[in-house]
Formats: sequence, C-alpha cells, structure tokens
Amino acid sequence: MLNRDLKSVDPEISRLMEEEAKRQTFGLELIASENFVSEAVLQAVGSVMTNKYAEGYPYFRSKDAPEVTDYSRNGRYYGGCEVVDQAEKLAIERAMEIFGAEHANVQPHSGSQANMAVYYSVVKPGETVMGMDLSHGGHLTHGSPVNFSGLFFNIVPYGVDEKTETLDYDAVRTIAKKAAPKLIVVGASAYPRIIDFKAFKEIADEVGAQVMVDMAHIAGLIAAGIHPNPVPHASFVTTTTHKTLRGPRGGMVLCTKEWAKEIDMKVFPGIQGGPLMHVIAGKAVAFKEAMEEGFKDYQKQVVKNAKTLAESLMEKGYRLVSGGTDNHLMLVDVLASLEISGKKAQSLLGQAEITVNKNTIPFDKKSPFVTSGVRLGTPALTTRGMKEAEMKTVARLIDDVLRSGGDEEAITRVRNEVRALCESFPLYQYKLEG
Ligand code: DSN
Repeated sequence: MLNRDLKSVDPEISRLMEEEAKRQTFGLELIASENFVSEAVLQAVGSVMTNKYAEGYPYFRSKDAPEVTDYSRNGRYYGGCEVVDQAEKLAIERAMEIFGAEHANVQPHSGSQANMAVYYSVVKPGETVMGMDLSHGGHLTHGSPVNFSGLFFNIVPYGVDEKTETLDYDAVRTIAKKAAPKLIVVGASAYPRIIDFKAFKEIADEVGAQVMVDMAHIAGLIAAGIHPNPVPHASFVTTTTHKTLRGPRGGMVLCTKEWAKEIDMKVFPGIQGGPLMHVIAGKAVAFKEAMEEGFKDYQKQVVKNAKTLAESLMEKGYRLVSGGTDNHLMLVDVLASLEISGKKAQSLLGQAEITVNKNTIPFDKKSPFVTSGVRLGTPALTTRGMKEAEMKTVARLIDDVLRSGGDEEAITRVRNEVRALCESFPLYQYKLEG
C-alpha cells in the first residue's frame, strides 16, 4: 500500500510534475523571490516527517523564567515527538547562529504568518502601524488595505522620495512623529537598494515604537554578510525561507529574548496548529547549507549578476528605478523605456520562456494589474551557475523580446537561445522525457 509510486497512483499529477520540472529547467527564471533548492532540501521536504503532528515546541518554558528555552523536556501536546524535536532544535539553533538572534521560531508556514505573529504580539486591532507602501516596494502584509494588516490595524504608510526613488529617512521620521505608531515595519519586496536598519531603529526609539524588519527578500544576502544585518536593530525580524535564503517554502520569526514567549504563543496556538515538520527539517538543511563557505560566494555572485544585468539594460537605454541596484533585484520602468506596460512586457517575455513579474514602480499611474514596470532578480539564475557573461546575454535576450513588438520569428529565435543557454546550466538530475 505504501510503496506505490506517483506515476502509477496519479499519472496526471506525475505528468504535471514533469512539465513543471521542464519549465523550470528550460526557462530563464528571473522572478526575484524565487530560487531552486538543493536535492537535499527536496529530500527533506518530501520525507516521512510530513506524517508527524507536533503541536507545541521542542522545549519547555516555565512561568518563572519565560525567556529560558529548556530542551531537557519538551512542550508538545502529542507523543512520539522525540525525533522531530531534534530536527526542530537543529533548525532553531542554526537560524540563531546565522543571524545572531536570541530566539528563532521556525514554525510559521509562510512569511505572512510570521508577520501576523509579530503584529498580534505588539499591536491591538485599531492601533497604528507604519509600513512601506506596497506601490513603493513594500509588501501586502505591511499594511495593504486588502490584507489582514490593513484590515485590522491603522496603517500609516511611508514611501520613497519621488526624485531619488530611495528611502528618505527624514521623511519617515516626520511621518512617525505625527503618527506615533506602536510598530514600524521595515522591509520590502521590490526595493533595489540597501536599507539602513539603524536609521529606522533611531526613528522608532524617538517615537517609542517597536521595529519589525521583514528581511524575506534579502535574508540570503544578510546570512552571507553582504547586506547589513537587521537583528541588532529590531525586536523582531521575519523572513520567508525560500527566496535568496534558498530553503523550502516557509517562514520564520527571529526576536529578542524578551519577546520569545509571546511570539511562540502567537505562532502556536495563536495562529497555527501543527507545524509542518518536513518543512522544518528542510529549513534546517537549508540553514546548514547557508553556513557553508560556498553560500557566501553564491550570494556575492547574486549581487554581481544583478549589477551586471542592471548595467547592461541601462546601456541599452532602459530606465531603472533609482538608477540601478545594490542587491539581488531591479525594477525596470518599461513604460518610460519602451512605452509598453509591465503586463505586456511580462507576457512577451513569457512567450520566450523568460519568466518575470510585472510590478508597480513608485508613483505608478497604472494599476497593480497593468503596471509600468517589471521586477527582475538574479538568485535563481545564479544558483544554476550563471555569471556576468550570461547576464549580458540575458539583457540582450530581454531587449530583443521587448523591442520585437511581438514578432513571432524574433520571439522564436530568442526562445531557442534561451533553451540553449539553459541546457549549458543543468538543473537537478531529472530524467525528462521528450
Ligand atoms: N510574493 C513575494 C514576492 O514575489 O516578492 C512576496 O511575498
């Protein structure tokens, strides 16, 4: 009964797995939030740990010393957790070591739930939170009116300066003084520049707010020491584990000791039930990989590749938001550059197997469904081993497609080049049919 393979049980899903593997293998993946995990992470996520319920934590906290995590007894609600306890402990300890944090909760199923746990720890419904405007590069969970964050809390947004398209910390301070928030959310999903966490902490201290940094996009860069670490400047740091950090799809909260019990209570039983132990095992594996020397080289290459791609596009006449990038991503203003929308650019590039996402740019006049920009990122291509020379080729291919006006011959030509490029940088050892 248990030894049935996917192909015989469910040929339809099996076929779709093959198709997705082919799509990932033979296309250029430029979505800034995506990456390819190692076979080791895939094995952990596809393991028997998916079978285990483990509500609670692998440690116990006494009422007298709530900041102490006592691993000599567990705080689980079910039996049989002895093995998964060890996996979760490894994930926690590795996360704390990588980022220098006093506590890590590795159970959030996603970045949204990690962020929700922090909000519920610090702010009551109706109280004021400051977050970066989604259309300026923020994230849905940083206060968008269509998200729980915007529905439950009084959101006062901040954004970038219209001229420089970068964060203006004096403007943030002015807004904070007026709004008197309880929590300032720092971080972005489409901001190509270094964020000054210390400046945010100083502003928060001036107005008596807590700081939460959502480092999801740049967590891998931070782990490798090539972006400043927010941990010394924030009570809470949240992240997903699947972007530059290159782990399985999931979330995590890092916090100071004083907030550890509160965060743990909010993740479980506050928001979630049983943790996904197979994913937690995958997080532990990814964290181990992030501590290897090669990971630092990988992250350095991600940034070098982004700079090369950005410069190559600018040489071809494209306008980039803020004039370039310091990290793994860039925002290309395709409307100003070529008079096409982000939606159109995404669709044209998709026809040539180049995957990007349309994205609003600061002060965009187009809707989030149409947009003036596309967001490009280099984490996934860098994982395949591509370097600066390939980034120049990628810039040329993007340019050829976007200037083709949809000409089928031109798009087919690029699609063939994309396939040849991808074949030179193999991904996984899948046996693809056809
Ligand atoms: N959807 C993610 C991104 O693409 O940046 C953020 O959650």
